[in-house]
Amino acid sequence: MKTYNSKNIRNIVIAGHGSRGKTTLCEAMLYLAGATGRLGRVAEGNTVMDFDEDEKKRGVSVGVGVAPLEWKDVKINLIDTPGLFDFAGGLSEGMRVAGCAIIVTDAEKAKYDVGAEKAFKAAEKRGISKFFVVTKTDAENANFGNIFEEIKAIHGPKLCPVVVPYIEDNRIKYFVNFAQNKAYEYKDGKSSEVEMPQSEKLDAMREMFNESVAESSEELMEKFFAGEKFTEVEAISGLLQGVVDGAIYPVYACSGYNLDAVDLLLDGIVNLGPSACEKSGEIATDLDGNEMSLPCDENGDLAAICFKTIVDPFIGKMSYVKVVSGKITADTSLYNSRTGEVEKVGKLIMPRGGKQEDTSCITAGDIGAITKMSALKTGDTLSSPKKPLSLKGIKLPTPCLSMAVKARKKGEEDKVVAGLLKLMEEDPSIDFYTNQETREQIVSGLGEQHIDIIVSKLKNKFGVEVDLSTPKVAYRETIKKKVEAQGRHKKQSGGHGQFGDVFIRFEPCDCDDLIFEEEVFGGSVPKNYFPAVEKGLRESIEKGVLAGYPMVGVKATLYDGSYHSVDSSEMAFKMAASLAFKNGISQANPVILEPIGTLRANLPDENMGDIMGDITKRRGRVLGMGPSEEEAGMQEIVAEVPMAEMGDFSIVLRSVTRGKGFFSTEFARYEEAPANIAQKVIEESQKNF
Ligand SMILES: Nc1nc2c(ncn2[C@@H]2O[C@H](COP(=O)(O)OP(=O)(O)OP(=O)(O)O)[C@@H](O)[C@H]2O)c(=O)[nH]1
Ligand SMILES: [Mg+2]
Repeated sequence: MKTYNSKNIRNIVIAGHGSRGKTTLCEAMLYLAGATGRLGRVAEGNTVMDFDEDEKKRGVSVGVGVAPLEWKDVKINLIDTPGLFDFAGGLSEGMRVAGCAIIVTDAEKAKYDVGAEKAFKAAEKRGISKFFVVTKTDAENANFGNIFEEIKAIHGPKLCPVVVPYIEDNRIKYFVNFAQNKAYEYKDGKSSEVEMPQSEKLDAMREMFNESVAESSEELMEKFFAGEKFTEVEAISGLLQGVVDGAIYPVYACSGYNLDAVDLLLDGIVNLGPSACEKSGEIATDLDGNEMSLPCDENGDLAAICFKTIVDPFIGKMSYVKVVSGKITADTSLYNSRTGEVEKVGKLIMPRGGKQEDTSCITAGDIGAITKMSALKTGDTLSSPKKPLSLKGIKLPTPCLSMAVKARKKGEEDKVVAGLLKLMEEDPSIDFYTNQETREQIVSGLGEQHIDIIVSKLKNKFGVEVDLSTPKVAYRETIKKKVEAQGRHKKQSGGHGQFGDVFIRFEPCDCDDLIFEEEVFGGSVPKNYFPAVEKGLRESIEKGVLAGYPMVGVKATLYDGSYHSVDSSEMAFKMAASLAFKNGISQANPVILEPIGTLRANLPDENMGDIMGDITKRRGRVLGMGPSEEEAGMQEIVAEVPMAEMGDFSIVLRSVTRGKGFFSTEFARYEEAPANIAQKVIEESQKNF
């Protein structure tokens, strides 16, 4: 493929609800443009964009797919994103580098779903242009009118129908392109022009279209009022600025599956989609913290953002980048803003889904990939070592569902860790760490399907099978009463014996684990044994007497004891201390403490009642609520919740809010567990002995 100037590049992110036909639409565009020789099908696992093994098997997109095509001398980089919320990391990655979002809805479901809403909000946050595409117009129950009205109800006058179906006898007969003022019939992926059909519905849509064009200039407004028709050039130039500025959202109907009107959408992207250099440029920061605007100029300072990483156990690492300014050429070394290091560039390629084509350079405004830059991660900026710059990174969704992960076969633990670390590089919305207290390895993701894919990739890519379980909760134990206890260790086994005898007062205190003091008078326990007594106690509090959880908040005061001049030893006093601990703690009203977290749940107003009820059911206490700071139009509930009860909160929140809600929990403190919970914890611990 030839090198394109940024003026002739369109970076288009395809986004929307799961299963609405995004990948199929990309496939249709690539096929029509001749970028592929065969029209792939999602169900057959042979599309360009769903190239990952798990995508092929499941028939859903799980990560960003990138492929370029050429249409009327313009290079269109298609960036296909997953619609399932579990793979929302892909949406963030795709949005970061696009200049225009195509929000895909479908005429079959005919609903403005949460996925479309999220895609719209993400595009709005990035300040990029938006198109609405209504695909699946071929489906048996397709209803373009319904979905158009749904979108119109939300986006009202900003909506501009450009390509719409003409319906006769409840069947789509033609597609009308208002921009050209022409109508087409589609058969087997081929179009032929037909006479412009007439209907009231078409007239109403044409009126909307004309109004959008007229609003762009006084001249066109006059023409509109005079009842004159716009030429194609006038229509396009009238709409273009509005689309670039975000004042107009063009609407295109099509069928990705049948290729109906997909050519008109491609024309629309070329004519109305903003080019890679349309906006004033991104803000970059230099090493001194000075900000500057970087115009999309191939002769400017180099700045490129890495927005996707693929780690293949055989091929190695491949990093997808968008060059914001300047150009990347092979055999150079680039500065990484995160590491502060300079690394050599590997091979440069143009990705086409899972396939690649070598290239010698990636220029401003374009997207490509670099191999074998081992330190490069998603979100990093690459720039020239002579002028280090950093761009704004990528805000990825935070993992909210955690599971304990264990190698199925003994001895494969290292393989699990190595595999997960590689997967985390590919997908920064995965978290993986070892909980030191429960000694479990925890993997976190955005939902059950996300975790499912992680397990599947560990097996297929890294050859290791794992089992998942609900993570253990790090309970603690403490005491509530002050007691005094003796610990006497005496053993006579031939030769010289062992003797240690201590009196210790145990009482509750406000401390992380143990405070040790001594009040020994008259040398009843010689000073040199104090450290041994403390050591015995510190070892003992690691396992509480109720369920074996670490103890906290205990003050122990050694106040008396006795010793033997020959038989006493550090070891004997350590033993004596642990005996005093056992005797004393069980009398000191020991209790189980459970971790309490601060929950911040963001959700739509209408779900407040249900979620508050759910939080209460989980023994949570709502502390407050108010407008969400994270997302306009949403509410935020702040509550204190027992962490042990929060395992499936992410699943409930998602289903109640239909995917709109999100939350975070942060450890706050330990609190005494209610008796029934404590009982269960104790019973559970006894099972493990
Ligand atoms: N009838 C009809 N079916 C379609 C059309 N486009 C997609 N489909 C079907 O809808 C299903 C989902 O299509 P995809 O292209 O995978 O949808 P997607 O939006 O990429 O899905 P995710 O990436 O998983 O969010 C598949 O069974 C497709 O065959 C269309 O234009 N017409
Ligand atoms: Mg898809």
